[in-house]
Amino acid sequence: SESLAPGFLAECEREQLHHVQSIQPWGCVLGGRTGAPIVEVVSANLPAWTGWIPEAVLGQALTTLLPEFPPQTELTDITNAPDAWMLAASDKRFYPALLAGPSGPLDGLLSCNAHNWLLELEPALPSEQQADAYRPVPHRLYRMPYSERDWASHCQYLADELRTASGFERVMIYRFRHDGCGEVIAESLRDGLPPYLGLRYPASDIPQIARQLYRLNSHRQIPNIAAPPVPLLSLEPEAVADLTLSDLRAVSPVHLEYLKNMGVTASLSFSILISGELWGLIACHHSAPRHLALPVRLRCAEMTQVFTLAISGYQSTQRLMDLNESDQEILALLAALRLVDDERDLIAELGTGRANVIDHTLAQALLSLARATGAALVDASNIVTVGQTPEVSDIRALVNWLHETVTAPIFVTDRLAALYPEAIAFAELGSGLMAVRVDGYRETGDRWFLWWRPEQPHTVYWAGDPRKGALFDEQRQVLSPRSSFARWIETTARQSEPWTDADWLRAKKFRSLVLHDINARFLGR
Ligand code: BLA
Repeated sequence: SESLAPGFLAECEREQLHHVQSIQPWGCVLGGRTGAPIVEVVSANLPAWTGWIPEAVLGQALTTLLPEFPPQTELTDITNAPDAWMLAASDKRFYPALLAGPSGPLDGLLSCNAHNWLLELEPALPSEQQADAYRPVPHRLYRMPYSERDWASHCQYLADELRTASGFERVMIYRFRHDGCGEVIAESLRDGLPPYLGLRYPASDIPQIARQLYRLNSHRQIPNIAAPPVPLLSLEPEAVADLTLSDLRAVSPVHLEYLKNMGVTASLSFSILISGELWGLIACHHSAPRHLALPVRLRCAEMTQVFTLAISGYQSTQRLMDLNESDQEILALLAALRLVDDERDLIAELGTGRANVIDHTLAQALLSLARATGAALVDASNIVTVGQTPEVSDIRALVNWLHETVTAPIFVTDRLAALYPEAIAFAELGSGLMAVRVDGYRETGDRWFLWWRPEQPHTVYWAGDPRKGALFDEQRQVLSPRSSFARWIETTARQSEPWTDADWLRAKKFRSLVLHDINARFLGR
């Protein structure tokens, strides 16, 4: 597996995808410099598609070739608008049946960024397919999911509808996680295909430059991985055309290999943008060549666009519910803590310094507050543990380290071992740590509340999945989903599920309420 060498991955990140000087052969392109109508670049297949000879077209004004089209103003940058992140994709201009080519009408797509304008021509949708392509987006997609179950069925509905609309064999909603790796969260597939649902893939499967291109384009179509690319011909041989906004841009050879290894011949993906960030992709696969005409792609992109509204809505609902829930959790935890402290007077009772099992309610409240699998209450003389935690001696050493190293009252990391090598010993059950220090807790001095989360691969469930057999194909190449997943485990060793802002806020709120409690008791005495 030579291609797993770090040098190879760095190489991937350097590939200037938008500067490739060729296109896929399902259309042709003319281009020029932003602001000027002169055609400075055309694809070599121009004659077959338009009947025009490249030598005759290069150097001509587009306005001479197409007198009615387009207005000069459209050849100026649309991506430099202040709200470009919203507009870039939607501001490509679509001109149905712009031109009659030798083999039928051609649709035009005009795009423009800071460097180049591009006019791409591709076969227009046959009239018998038009009724389908122009059907409105299903109304159900506009319904806002409210509960987790609504959300799951909403995702499934979108995947199913997109599979119908696109005719692809497999449609996946692929969601990026905090560290750039991704997970298939919903899937619709033809009977008999192995599911990829729930699988994770490393961030390196989609390099940053590719992500940037998907941020700026609503979709990416690769109808046939075997189709030979067509070179661009340029007025100035040295000039490099910018294909950032091109639908036809030729595909990176590495990605073609990747698709081949996955058994995919045609792929189509739609970008899901939330607040300008790439939240995920809808990835569609087909084992035979498959090309969708522009209006059909645009309809699918529109369905995806509507789906982003659902995501935003669902996220807001979740945040509100989470806030409300966390208040209740914190109150329950405080009450349980009070009870333990009062009734048994923790300090006196646990004075032996041994770990103790504490009240069940307290234990549950403690773990659920931080969505953790282990927790401990630590003060100068006692350590009380709940769930899966390191050994008491390891906890003591950890707290000493926290005392010396951490000044902030709340400390979170999803890779403790990287900061504190002794944590390697318990990485499996405690790769992630959240620590909250409460100063001057009654007579005992500082008290620490510690929460652990296990190493990530152990919380990802697909091993043991009855469907996995089909995926464990040892004959497959380096970049098959299976080895891709193995690579993901490799890159996330000794890391836990990350702590979110919500986790941190809960800890902060908890801490301030504990402090408030202490003060109230102190004054009450
Ligand atoms: C592009 N990689 C992509 C795309 C996807 C994936 C969806 C967008 C293009 C498309 O729709 O085909 C990855 N596809 C996946 C994943 C699943 C899937 C994870 O279906 C899971 C089910 N790829 C690598 C490595 C490199 C790499 C090591 O694995 C490094 C060079 C590159 N991926 C790569 C490049 C592109 C890409 C360069 C851009 C292709 C392009 O737009 O030209």
